[in-house]
Amino acid sequence: MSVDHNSIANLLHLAEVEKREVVRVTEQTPFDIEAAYKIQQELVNIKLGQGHRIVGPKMGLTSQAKMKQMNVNEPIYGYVFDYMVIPEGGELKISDLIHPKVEAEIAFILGKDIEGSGITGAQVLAATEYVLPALEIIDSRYENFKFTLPDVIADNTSASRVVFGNKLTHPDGLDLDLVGMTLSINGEIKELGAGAAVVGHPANSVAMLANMLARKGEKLKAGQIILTGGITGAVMLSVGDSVAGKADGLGEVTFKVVE
Ligand code: OOG
Ligand code: MG
Repeated sequence: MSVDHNSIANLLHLAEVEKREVVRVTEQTPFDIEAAYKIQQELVNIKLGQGHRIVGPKMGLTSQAKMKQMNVNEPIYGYVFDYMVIPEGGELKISDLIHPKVEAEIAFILGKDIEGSGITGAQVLAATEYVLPALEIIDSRYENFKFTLPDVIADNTSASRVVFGNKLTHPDGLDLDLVGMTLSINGEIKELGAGAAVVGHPANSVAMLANMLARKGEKLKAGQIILTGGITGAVMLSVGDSVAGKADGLGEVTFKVVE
């Protein structure tokens, strides 16, 4: 069966704009991972066409905790757009979203472009200008957050909102694999982990991303903010939640959930 990339991208775009969950698309129209990235590209093009800009790419499902939670087994990538960024300490308007969850991540800012293939974590670290803590708010457009790998790729890897910490740290002298990170809601630790949860080291996640992007002739660009994937599982959000992500040596990142 031929897959209409554009109509699936439109359906997922509308689901996001209208804040309504949809039946996972592969239930009706099965497609593979390659087709899923084509649909994602259409979705990205729709957003670019509306004047939104890409802040940077994101990796997803890079930790065992996440793969187990979502019942899938391979890292994926998507894109974070400017309209998704909430300032540090700011408010997440829950009525803008479907059924958001939050996860704690480490983000990278490159000082130099990185072009795959065959990129290693060491090469990424050498090209990294800063690392910073981040809280990603994911909001799958699918019913009950249930999807297969092609579904979630098509849905821009559930990207919805993100809060970046204000403190930028040069990675020299940091063992990012050993950096501990906690995710607290209303002062109570809900999830915790270490950088090593992310494919052994968060820089390996960026290297994988460079290698995956190389397959479609794209590269990682200096100045982009890159999410390396949840260190922990994701936690459901409710109105009134005060959320904090703290990473050892990197500082903290917070936001509040409002109606
Ligand atoms: C997919 C997005 C995964 C991560 O950091 O692992 C992701 C999902 O869990 O809905 O962003
Ligand atoms: Mg994430």
